[in-house]
Amino acid sequence: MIEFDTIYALLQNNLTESGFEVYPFLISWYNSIVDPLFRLSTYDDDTVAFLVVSTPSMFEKTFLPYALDSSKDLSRDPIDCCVKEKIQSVIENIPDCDIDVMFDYELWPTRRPKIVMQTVSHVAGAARFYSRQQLANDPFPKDRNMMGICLHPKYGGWFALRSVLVFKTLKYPLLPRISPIDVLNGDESLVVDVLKRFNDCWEDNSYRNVIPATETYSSLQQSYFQTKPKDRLVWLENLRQTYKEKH
Ligand code: B12
Repeated sequence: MIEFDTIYALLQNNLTESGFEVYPFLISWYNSIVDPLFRLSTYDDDTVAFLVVSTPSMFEKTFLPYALDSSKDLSRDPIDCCVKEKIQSVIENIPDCDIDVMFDYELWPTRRPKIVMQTVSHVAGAARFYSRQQLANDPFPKDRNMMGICLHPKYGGWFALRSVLVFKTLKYPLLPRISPIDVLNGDESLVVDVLKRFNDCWEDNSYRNVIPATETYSSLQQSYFQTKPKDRLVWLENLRQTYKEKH
């Protein structure tokens, strides 16, 4: 059986150049903090999984070539389909491994997510999760549902948590655990501020800029995400047309 180091290197080699990042974690780290309803209870505690994060350049490096390929059907969420195709092509090249793949958008019929990606991000050391539960003085109304938010040390809020790959037979109880960087330096007023921005005005993207980012979404990418999902097919068809005229 191939070892942890080989698998980690394979994933990084195949995904980093496409604008993704990969973070290993143990199932027990996740299972020990989520509500029993969300536990991944079919795996042993020491099972290794990897979180796949998309960085700003994924759009140009992976999504645009996919969207401009006229053989691709863009009628179902093209970003999700593109990420799925990329990840499947990467794991096909990993021999002799039994892998379960989960995506951020996968929900059970009850609407409960199959996996809580923000908790994964925190335990894997990728982007720290900030939530009202950690506040000593919580200023928000008790009955209000405030979503928590992850902030990445390099990209602030300009990234997405895409997928988790569980290597069912790979066990590594001594996997070193990296704690997620606290980019807000323990300042509670900054946590309150980003929670307000994420919950009250996420459309203005200001929650993404609460810390300086080394790279943000390009204006083309922002224009795509600002387009309503139902209008994105037309947006992409226009892009294909412009591209054809130029080449
Ligand atoms: C459902 C969902 C929504 C729903 C929200 C419903 C709601 N208000 O709850 C809707 C459709 C409205 C939505 C909208 C958006 N979403 Co959304 N959404 C999700 C989704 C699919 C599941 C979230 C969820 O239900 N989690 C379950 C709840 C129970 O989790 P929780 O509250 O965090 O509780 C857990 C923790 O507290 C943990 N826990 C307990 N103790 C401890 C201790 C520690 C230390 C830790 C770390 C954890 C922990 O245990 C609990 C679970 O038992 C995730 C993707 C995913 N699969 O996770 C994206 C996700 C959260 N969304 C995301 C985003 C960006 C958005 C939008 C901005 C739109 C967009 N896609 O661009 C908007 C913002 C809306 C807003 N602010 O109001 C991102 C957030 C990225 C980030 N930086 O954090 C995610 C992760 C998707 C992604 N691919 O990256 N979303």
